[in-house]
Amino acid sequence: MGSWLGTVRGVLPRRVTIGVTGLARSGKTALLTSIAANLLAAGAGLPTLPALTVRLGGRPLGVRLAAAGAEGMPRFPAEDTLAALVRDPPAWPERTRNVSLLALDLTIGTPAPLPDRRVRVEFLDYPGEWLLDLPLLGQSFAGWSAQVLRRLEKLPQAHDFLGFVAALPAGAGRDEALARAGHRLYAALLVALRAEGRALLQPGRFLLAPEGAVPPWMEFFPFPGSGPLAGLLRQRFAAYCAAVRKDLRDPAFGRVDAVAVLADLLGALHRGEAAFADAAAALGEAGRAVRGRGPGGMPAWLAGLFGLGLRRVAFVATKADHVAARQRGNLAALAGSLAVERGAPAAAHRASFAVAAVRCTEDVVWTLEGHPVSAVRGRRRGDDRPGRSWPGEVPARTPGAEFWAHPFLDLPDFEPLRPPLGGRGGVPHVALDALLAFLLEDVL
Ligand SMILES: Nc1nc2c(ncn2[C@@H]2O[C@H](COP(=O)(O)OP(=O)(O)O)[C@@H](O)[C@H]2O)c(=O)[nH]1
Ligand SMILES: [Mg+2]
Repeated sequence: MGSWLGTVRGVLPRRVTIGVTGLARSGKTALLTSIAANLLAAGAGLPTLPALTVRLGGRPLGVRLAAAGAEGMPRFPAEDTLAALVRDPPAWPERTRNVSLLALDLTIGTPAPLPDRRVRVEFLDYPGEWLLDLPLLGQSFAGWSAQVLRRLEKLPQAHDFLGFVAALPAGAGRDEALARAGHRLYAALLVALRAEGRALLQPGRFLLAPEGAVPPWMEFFPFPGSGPLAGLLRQRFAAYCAAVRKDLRDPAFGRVDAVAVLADLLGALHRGEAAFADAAAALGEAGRAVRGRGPGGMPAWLAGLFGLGLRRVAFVATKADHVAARQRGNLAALAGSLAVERGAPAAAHRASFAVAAVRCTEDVVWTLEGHPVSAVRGRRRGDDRPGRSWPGEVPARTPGAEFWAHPFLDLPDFEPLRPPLGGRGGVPHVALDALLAFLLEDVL
């Protein structure tokens, strides 16, 4: 077992913080809900997390939700999100917007005369959109603008916004109404692109604004000019970056020991080549952000978010219950190969997983034109009976043209399987135990 950075050998950590990040709808809320329910059930002696049980090797485990005390970080509403899953019919937990923390107190039995070990394990729900803001910190307004405008040129959806920018003279005046109009067009474009499954969208806080009234410095957009309007937008870009840096100084981020980067890769495969390329790029940005080296050698303190002390990075393809067990190895390999291709950290312990935090399906074998096919069976929301689904073969690495010639089939909106014992028996999952065993390895 490795000792943690900053701890004397043999002295085990008292507190471990694990960042859970990914774009909206990548499955963060589902994952935290399942972690809470399954760890609590494991603490009650139920066999919900076999890989952890193996790691514990017979030592008893106690788990309870930690008291919030007077901390500044909002708590993840684990009881409410689990309540949704045990409703009849089961429902998905509602969206959460801001950073929140799931804190659990673990007690790990130790043979006498040593005292039992107590560890506080914290999971930090961190929006991936905000992670995509980290690369901005290493860029100038002019450099960022040029990069974004180049990327937009190829997109027909960007026509209106690009037309607006093109119509502005390079030396346009310092006009707040113009800045606002441009910002609105640009923000609307980001929302439209996201609706089409695009992922690499910056600034991230335009898509997921922090709570409260929108400050004036949010109102900027990429602009190549050099006159007074460009000056105003540059100042606002700088203020935005300063706000991002200020967020990063939250003490919770400084002590992140491990990170799980979540991505809905099956959804990206379904949406097609462009959406997939974008998801891969976003995963790469996230990987670089947690490594602490952005494009252009971002200094490590900027990535203080998940910087110093970060020992473990897991790349997690979520919603893996859409495909049968035989495809999940490829799905995990795909997440891993994307992370490597895009330059994710090599120094930290790194692994990739295909996980379903909240399992909706069972594996079945289905005979298709005389051949057995591994498929899954689940109940689509609103249907009264379960049906079979077979989305297609999952590639183990970035697929080539031949893959995109045949569409990756639809991913039904499944209803979660009913959690046993009204939630006290954990939440059915796929490979959550392997992910937890990796993230918590230094604790167990
Ligand atoms: N089949 C399946 N769907 C999932 C799973 N996890 C999440 N989803 C779906 O993805 C949606 C978004 O998940 P959520 O956890 O809210 O994502 P977040 O925005 O990252 O917090 C859910 O409402 C479900 O429809 C899973 O393990 N299996
Ligand atoms: Mg959420």
